[in-house]
Amino acid sequence: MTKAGAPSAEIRQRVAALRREIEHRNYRYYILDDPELPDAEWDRLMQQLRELEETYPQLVSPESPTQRVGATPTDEFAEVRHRIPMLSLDNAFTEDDLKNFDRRVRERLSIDGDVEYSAEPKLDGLAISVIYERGVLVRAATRGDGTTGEDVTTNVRTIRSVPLHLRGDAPKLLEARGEVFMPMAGFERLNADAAKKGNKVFANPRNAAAGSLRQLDPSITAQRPLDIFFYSVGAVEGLKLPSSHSVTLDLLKCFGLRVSPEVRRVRGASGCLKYYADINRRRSRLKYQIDGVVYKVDSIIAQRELGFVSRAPRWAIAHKFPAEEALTVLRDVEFQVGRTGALTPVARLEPAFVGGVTVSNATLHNMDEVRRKDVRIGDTVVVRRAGDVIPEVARVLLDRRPKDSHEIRLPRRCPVCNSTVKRDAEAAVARCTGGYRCSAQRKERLRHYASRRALDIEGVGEKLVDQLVEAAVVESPADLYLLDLAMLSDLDRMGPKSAENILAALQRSKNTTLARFLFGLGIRDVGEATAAALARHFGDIDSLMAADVEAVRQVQDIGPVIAAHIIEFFADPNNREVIDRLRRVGVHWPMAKTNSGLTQPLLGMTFVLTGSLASMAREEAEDALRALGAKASGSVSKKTSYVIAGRDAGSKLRKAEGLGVPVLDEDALKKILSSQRPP
Ligand code: I6G
Repeated sequence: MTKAGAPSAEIRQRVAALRREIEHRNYRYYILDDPELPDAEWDRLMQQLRELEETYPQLVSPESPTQRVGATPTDEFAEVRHRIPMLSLDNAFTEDDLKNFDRRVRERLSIDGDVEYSAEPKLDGLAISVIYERGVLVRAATRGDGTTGEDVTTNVRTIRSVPLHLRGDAPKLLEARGEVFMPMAGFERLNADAAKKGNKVFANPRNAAAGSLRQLDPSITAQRPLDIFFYSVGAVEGLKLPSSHSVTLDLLKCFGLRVSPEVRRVRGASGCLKYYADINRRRSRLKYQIDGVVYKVDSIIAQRELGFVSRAPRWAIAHKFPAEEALTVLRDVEFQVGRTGALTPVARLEPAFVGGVTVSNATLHNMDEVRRKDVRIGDTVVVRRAGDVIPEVARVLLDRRPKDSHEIRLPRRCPVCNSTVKRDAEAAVARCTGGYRCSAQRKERLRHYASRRALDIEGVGEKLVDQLVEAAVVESPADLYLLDLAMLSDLDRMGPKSAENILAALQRSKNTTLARFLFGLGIRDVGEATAAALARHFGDIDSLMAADVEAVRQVQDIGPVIAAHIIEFFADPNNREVIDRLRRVGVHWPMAKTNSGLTQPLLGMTFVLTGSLASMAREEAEDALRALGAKASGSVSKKTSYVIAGRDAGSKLRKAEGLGVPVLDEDALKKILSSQRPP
């Protein structure tokens, strides 16, 4: 676009309106987490503004949303002295520490009853201060030593959830303090990208956030997925602050500053502990890493009365989660055999206390990971346990490697059945070739066959399968149906009632669907969706077993690799025999309608189910939709045909609304299923 002369009043108004509109959209998107418009519409508004600013450069101003990445790289960061020191928090590591904190608060305030606290997660990020003068962002600084930090204004301006302009009636001066962090998904993407390019990867999201914020070139920071939650106010002028901390946070939200949606008011130490337990339980499902919970006395008058001790307030405490990483020594490595024969190297460790439990085993994933991390037996390693995830060896401390450390070698023969181990040329995974002959594979296949999403045989879990295989009563899934009361009652810790329940569950499982049965067979890479697609396409198992690679490749979303696995599975006489026997003992399913048959009315459509349904389980609804030819997906995108929103639908519903994907309720779903017609 060419440069023009002086902008008319109309152009000026259009530019101002576009900026207001974009800021409003940003507020809805980042602060309310409730975008009204599809992303493409936001892009269009930004593009219009950019074009006008290019044509009329005299209209460009630093607080325009186009100017987030305006500055050129610097050589170093200037020092910034904080008007009010940025303090640190005392820590509580145990329940008793927290109870003592609460007792001290009550004693100092001479309160008999419960103290009200404001509680929120403690993000594992980087504390910063952001100053707004008359509503305009003028300075952002790191905490530094608490008295002096580094000026990171140009970098913080690139964080989209930090408004360049406050909303509403902004005061003369407002210093908001908060934590900059990198959400897990962004961190993983960043590291995957870095690894692909052969660049250094970050050890954790905290380091990635700190490294990104301390980039001398703001255009690099702008590409990093940083985010922020504000949690307190520093200096203020021209504003009377509320008398409670929680209302102060509400005020920050009104100014358009992002505050954690997890902030809650709780009563007394018991309220704090309940909050802690709840966040800890949901921790692995949060989109960002946290290392504890912060409680603050909610009343500002009480905060003033309590004051400070050395560099920390007496009115707040960080209740830390047990460390998720610990140092220990790798004593040995054993190889575990999975359902499809995959050999997983498992580290046997000197026991270490990690994330609140003692860990002596951790996964090393596969041999490529062993090489990439350069792990050897005898090494001092960092073991990591995040949430419910299996502990893993995260990295090695190479400077502590002992002289007698030795290499981890992939065994040539299966450690369980002595069959040969094969490693595909291109894959990281090595496999035992023993199939059902390998007791480890037998156990895993049996567990999978009985699992909830497969044949759903209640009571046939890990322990029972171990007992049955070790007693040599059960080898293949078909043997499960030959069990009787006497055999089951003979097992250790098995009462007659449990044995009866298991027999009843086995009986019930005989009446299944072809999709569940195919999934339950445990064919390599055949998950639920592929099993459903196979069932839909072939309609019965005999046609599938007779199919060649080309025929299997005709199935929706099946590529050459999965097709080869399917053919290989059905070519194995052992597997054919198992299927035969299962049918002979009475496992059956209704004939599925094939793609060539009449009813595939939802073919080509993708549904996403979110929230809970009153009349059926989500998997049941997904199965039913698949049976009509639809795909059931877990995430919403522009390609989603419909989102079915049940009770308490959350972010998926909002995303659908943002993308303009049609949303249906449970009644509409029932109508589709009963009428077998698209909506
Ligand atoms: O480092 C901190 C993390 C989180 C904090 C903090 C916080 O509140 C959620 N609050 C204060 C008052 C301080 N540091 C000093």
